Amino acid sequence: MNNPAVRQWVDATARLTAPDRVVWLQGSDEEYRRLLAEGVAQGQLLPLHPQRHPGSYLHRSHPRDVARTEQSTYICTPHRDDAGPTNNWMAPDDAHATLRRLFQGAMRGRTMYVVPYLLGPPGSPFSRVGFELTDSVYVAVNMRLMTRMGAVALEQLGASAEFFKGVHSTGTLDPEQRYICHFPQESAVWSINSGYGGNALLSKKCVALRLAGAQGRREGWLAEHMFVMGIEDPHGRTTYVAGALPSSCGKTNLAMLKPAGRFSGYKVWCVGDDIAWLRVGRDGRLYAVNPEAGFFGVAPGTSAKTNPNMMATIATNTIFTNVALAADRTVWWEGLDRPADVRGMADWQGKPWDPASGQKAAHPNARFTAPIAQCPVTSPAWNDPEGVPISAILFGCRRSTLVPLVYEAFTWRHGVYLGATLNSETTAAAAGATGVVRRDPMAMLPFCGYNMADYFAHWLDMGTRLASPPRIYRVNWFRTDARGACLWPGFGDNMRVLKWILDRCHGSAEAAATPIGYLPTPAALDTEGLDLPPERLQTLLDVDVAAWRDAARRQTDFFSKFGERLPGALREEQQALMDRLKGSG
Ligand code: GTP
Ligand code: SPV
Ligand code: MN
Repeated sequence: MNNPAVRQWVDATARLTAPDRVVWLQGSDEEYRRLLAEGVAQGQLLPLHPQRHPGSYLHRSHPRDVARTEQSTYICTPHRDDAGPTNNWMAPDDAHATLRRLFQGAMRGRTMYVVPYLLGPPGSPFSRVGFELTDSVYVAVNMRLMTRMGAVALEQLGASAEFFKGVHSTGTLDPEQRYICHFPQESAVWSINSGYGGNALLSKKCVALRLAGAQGRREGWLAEHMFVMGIEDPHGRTTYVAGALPSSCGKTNLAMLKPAGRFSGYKVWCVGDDIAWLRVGRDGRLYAVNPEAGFFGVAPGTSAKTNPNMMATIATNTIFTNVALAADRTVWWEGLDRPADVRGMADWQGKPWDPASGQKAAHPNARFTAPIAQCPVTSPAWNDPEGVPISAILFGCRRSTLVPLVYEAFTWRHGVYLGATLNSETTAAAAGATGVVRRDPMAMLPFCGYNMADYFAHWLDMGTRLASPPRIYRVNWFRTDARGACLWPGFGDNMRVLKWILDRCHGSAEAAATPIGYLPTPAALDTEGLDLPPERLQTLLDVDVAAWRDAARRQTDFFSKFGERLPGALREEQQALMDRLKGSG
């Protein structure tokens, strides 16, 4: 390595953390095999059944380290206001002092892996280089699957001193001393005392969303918690759709959906399942790339029925985390097609599993890591340096009540307001209570690296720079009946909703204007072949005016948090909604 800026920073970090050895990773297959063997030797990775899960491993994380911890995640800007009311804030000097103390000698007796990675397609104006220094071999192998790791990154970096810096140590895993501190001014993130997911795979939420988001704001682009998919119609025309849904609310499933039988003439192409970087193209359209190269997907609920493309993706060369393990070294989780082979099954903590205990065998946030290239429907454009042009943006939520299956924003500005007011039930992807409705604007509440009011302003500004902005939709697959069962079949049948959206984009689908936005007329939504009684469809497309009035009023509390910094356009949209609701009955 002859990039002086990288070398200096790695040396300084090694002096502080005192690892026994420093290993620079190149990204070769041979090196990956060596890392896997090291993981096995350390007891971090357990080889799975060689025929039923070729090249695949199980990792069990510490039982108190199973999801992102938002309470230990900080944005460290000189002014508290630049982190804003939705982020934890720490003054950079204080954060550095705390981190110096915790990282001092933290890697003693361990190896520090230097992991160079490229976010985005090689040679693309979208793309950025990052490095993660980590003492976790589990993180190192995950980074190999999740990013374009090694030589390709060094090539893109050349002699430049501009790269994202990530320093990670599993430390003691003490949740009380866990810190994930972001320094947007330094393009740096430091993470200690967690080895799991977004806390530890720093390329993902820390860099590609929080730090890249702050950089994108300065440079005029967006880093979003979005999947990106292409939908090819029977005439061979491909329309690209991006969508933000909060963690564990359906991005991965939608991004590689297998259209329900009736839509067999349509093909879905997956560009990305979790993160999108968006720029205004020369033609005035919005273009997206997926900065990542792999999936870190939710296992429970994944099956040949719900997501056959993912089942094919994870058939080989996959790292499973916190799933259950059958006696024959095959993996299992709740929602898999085949019943649990209970005899000798170990739960996610490795303890004998007793289904009668009522405990789940797999952790609800159990995950798998696999390369996007293994997905049978990976888009031919996923590695295109230009990105793909986006025709529609979805803001989705998990709501058992109120929010219809789908509706369309009147304008870009109204769409930004729909994103900004997104409300969704919390899930197992983050530590804490699940099923609690909270504001999760653009599904970015945990991932926005700067003041969210400025983020809304940035979104509004992007719209003014787009000659043909994408249409914006709100979707909700999770409306339930009185007994808590989903009213909408979801998964492959979400193609029915996408079909309406495509037809809207191409100017041929009917919609009814309601106070909240354009809803599909019942006839415009293709429900042929579904066992969906008309009254259930009516509930799914219902706009309860009284309930929406309450909902609109409740947005005031959320908006007030931002004081004067909130763009006036959002309050105007709120007022316009209240006026429309007043006018309707
Ligand atoms: P993160 O990786 O945390 O960002 O999650 P995600 O948004 O990619 O969610 P994912 O697609 O992994 O789905 C999360 C959970 O919701 C899984 O258990 C899925 O089986 C379930 N799910 C996804 N789509 C649907 C749907 O259309 N209907 C229903 N009922 N459940 C769904
Ligand atoms: C999410 O929580 O949105 C994830 C998983 O995609 S993690 O990498 O832990 O952030
Ligand atoms: Mn996510």
